[in-house]
Amino acid sequence: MDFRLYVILDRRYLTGDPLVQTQKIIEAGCTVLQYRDKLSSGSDFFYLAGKLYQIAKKKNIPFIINDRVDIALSLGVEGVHFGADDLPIPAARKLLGSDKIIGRSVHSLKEARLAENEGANYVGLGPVFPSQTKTDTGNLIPKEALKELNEQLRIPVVAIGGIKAENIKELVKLGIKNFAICSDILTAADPAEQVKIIKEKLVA
Ligand code: 3NM
Repeated sequence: MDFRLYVILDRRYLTGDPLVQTQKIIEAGCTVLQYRDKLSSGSDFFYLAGKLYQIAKKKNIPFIINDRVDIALSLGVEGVHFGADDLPIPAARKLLGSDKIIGRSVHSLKEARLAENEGANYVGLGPVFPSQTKTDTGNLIPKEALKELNEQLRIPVVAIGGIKAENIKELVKLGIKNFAICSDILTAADPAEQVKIIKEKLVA
């Protein structure tokens, strides 16, 4: 699985036609997509996520759903991402089986190791920079800790939180390979162009 450019489709930022926006982001080169929606009803979540999943599937882009195991199972998407206060990984694994990808947000080495030991397939580690998208994440991860953790875990570490075209190089220099980005892409004047700009910066 290629986590290099993990784009989070947060419902609040899908302001135009979400299908067209997503199609363009895929064509520009994202490597994995997550649908995140903390506001919509279950049915709105289900229908929009289902349409976005169909687009991703046609282009072989893995599709992850944030938190809603029920919707993920019903749609048959590739995986689910859990926040720190969501379902524990062993419980989620019981429902999802061994083939699905399970990701977890972590904020320290201790949490990351626990997630790894519990069978997470990757961790989202952040926030690495201040984020307007999620504001209840606690303190920023010191860059040195980010580097160490990235080297110590066996599962992929995806840096998250406030990552932008203008600050990503700082993380690339630390050896970080995987980046989850939401607002810098979705609120850009041209999200597809922003994906391309960011991709060019991923090479050390
Ligand atoms: N989780 P943006 S930061 C969903 O630190 C999420 O766990 C975070 O969006 C964490 O790229 C974050 O707009 C928001 O900052 C990422």
